[in-house]
Amino acid sequence: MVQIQPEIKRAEELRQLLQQASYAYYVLDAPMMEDAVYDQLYRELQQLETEYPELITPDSPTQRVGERPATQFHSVRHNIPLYSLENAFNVEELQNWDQRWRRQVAKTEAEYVAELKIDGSAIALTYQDGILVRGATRGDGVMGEDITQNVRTIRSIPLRLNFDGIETIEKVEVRGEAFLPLDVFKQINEERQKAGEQLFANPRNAAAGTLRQLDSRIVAKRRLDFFAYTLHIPGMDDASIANTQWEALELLQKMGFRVNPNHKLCASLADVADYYKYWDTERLNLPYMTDGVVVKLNSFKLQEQLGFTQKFPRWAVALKYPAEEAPTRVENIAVNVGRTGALTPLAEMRPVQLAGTTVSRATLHNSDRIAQLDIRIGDTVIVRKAGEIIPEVVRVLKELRPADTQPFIMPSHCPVCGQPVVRETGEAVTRCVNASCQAILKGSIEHWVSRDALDVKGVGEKLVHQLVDKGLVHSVADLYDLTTEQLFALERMGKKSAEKLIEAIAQSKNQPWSRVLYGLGIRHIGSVNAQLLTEKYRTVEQLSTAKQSEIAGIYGIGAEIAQSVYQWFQIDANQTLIKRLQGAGLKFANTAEITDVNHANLKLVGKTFVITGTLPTLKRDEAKALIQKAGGKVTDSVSKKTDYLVVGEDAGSKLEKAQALGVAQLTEAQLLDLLQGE
Ligand code: 0OW
Repeated sequence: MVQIQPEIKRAEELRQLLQQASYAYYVLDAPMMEDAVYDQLYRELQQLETEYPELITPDSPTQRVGERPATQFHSVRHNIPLYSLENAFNVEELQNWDQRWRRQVAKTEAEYVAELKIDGSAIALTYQDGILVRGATRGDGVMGEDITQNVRTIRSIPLRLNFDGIETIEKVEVRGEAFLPLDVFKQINEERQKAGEQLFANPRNAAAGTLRQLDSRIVAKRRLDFFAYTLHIPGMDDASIANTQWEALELLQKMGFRVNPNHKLCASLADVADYYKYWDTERLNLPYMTDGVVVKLNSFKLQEQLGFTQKFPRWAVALKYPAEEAPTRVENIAVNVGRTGALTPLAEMRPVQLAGTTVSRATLHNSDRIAQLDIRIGDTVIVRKAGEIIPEVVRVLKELRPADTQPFIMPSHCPVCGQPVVRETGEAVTRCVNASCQAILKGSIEHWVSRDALDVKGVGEKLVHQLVDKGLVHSVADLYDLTTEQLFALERMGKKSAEKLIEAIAQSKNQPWSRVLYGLGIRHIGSVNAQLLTEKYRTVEQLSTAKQSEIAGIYGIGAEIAQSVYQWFQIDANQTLIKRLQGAGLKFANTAEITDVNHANLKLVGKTFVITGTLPTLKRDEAKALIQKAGGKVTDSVSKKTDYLVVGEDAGSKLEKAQALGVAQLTEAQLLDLLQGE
């Protein structure tokens, strides 16, 4: 170890710096360095830890991004139960609660702390000597599930507590709410909509669902956030480190946690009522969902005197806002076709006031949801709108159903272009697959010109809309028939820029066949799969005549992807499109070797790997295919040109050779992180 003293020091320095930067960015919302600087320091620490794995510590920021998927969650016992809260639905019920606790103790004055009730999923964190050792779901309050690996990926949860200015405490229990910010929630649902998956009904379900993901790499991508609200020191009564809830919240912030900034110290119940009234409207402007206000007696001494009922603390109450639900009639069920061709049924209802807005439409997601609700035109339904989430049909009031209603059937042909629609086996979503369908057209042109596809500079969403709305473009092939005059005639288009655009469109004919295939926007065919397919099928003729089972046999291409590719080539309109694009001069054959390094997904381009020994979960050829899929090369013997040796069990002479040559070594897990990493 002595010879790597400087590295040890440097690693510790980097960890400190990255931890402070992370705290400033995620907890204080006040970045202390540019993202690029953070990334550079992060990479430096990663390289140090790859070279000297013994430098890795559990609180290193590199240890956040998840390990291999867990197979299950183990259940764990909470040392201190996580209680839920009694509800009060208006100020009068709040006053009843206040009278009740006062009868218990002969008290006249008391302070309250009012906190927003964050609408997420409660979790319990345990720190041993300042290091995060466990994260668990609330479960039933006594037993929860160990989701430590997932909790570690939440950037605003510190992996190591900050004890500056307070004495180090051996064991600390912190409780709080993990939640999904609204913009992240919407983005996740958009992605799920595109992928034809069931949408999350609200951010709370989305947060709970994310926390229970077995693969923590997915959790890391979903950007969960966390507000702490309770601090316990097992073995010491709470009053010894803080006398009040207010002090506890301040201590939590000092230790490095995010605490919701809108908590308020209230000298009277009237103050609490003012806070409740203020947030009834203000909460709609918050970037996260709330579900009312939590009112707590501030003094820990008073809390201890009052204690708990079977389920609730007597010294706290959840003051809710009236649920936003109302009955209305379904006047029609319309079907709209999204950019990806997904057919989304929408209930068009008699307008009704909900959560401060007039609601007249609510998405019905897909045919499964319609069947589940058994919703029909003419039905009376209960529609719900919580905060600013999309209105949702909660249930049908069957007892009010008129006599002549029919079950709703999803159309068999696209309502926009008339082509047959497809519902893939096991999929909830029905979709139009005609690439020239108007509804899909704008999305497909935007995809075609996008950076990872044909990368046509200067053609953005606005111009695409103009081209389609003006009838100049009915398919991506029409882009290649555009003239400078046609573009020049568009508003706000100068002659120069018209010429530049025509030139950029012509330039795109030099892009390789893999980008053209990706640009066609076939479902499930991202840029890496397009790469895999065009390596195997060097011309479009080979691919469009390949059997579905043969396509499915390519490593990394599953049956579902093969079905999507095969079906796409069966559509006449798509075959016509290919012919026209070939006529325009686009590449549909593999001319040069795969040299295209612009794909963001080809992280390992230019890197040479050797694999030795038995890997824990991947077979040798699986690891090889993964490396090749990401643009890396795999050779059989270690040389100075080798960048990484992937080391499994009973590694042989290759390991000695690599050590002698100073070749970096990777475990399987580190290889997978490299493939998945930032
Ligand atoms: N969701 C919240 C929240 C909060 C605990 C302490 C003892 C009983 C409740 O924002 N701000 N404060 C507490 O205090 N609980 C909260 O949420 C709880 C977690 C489980 C049920 C409630 O949602």
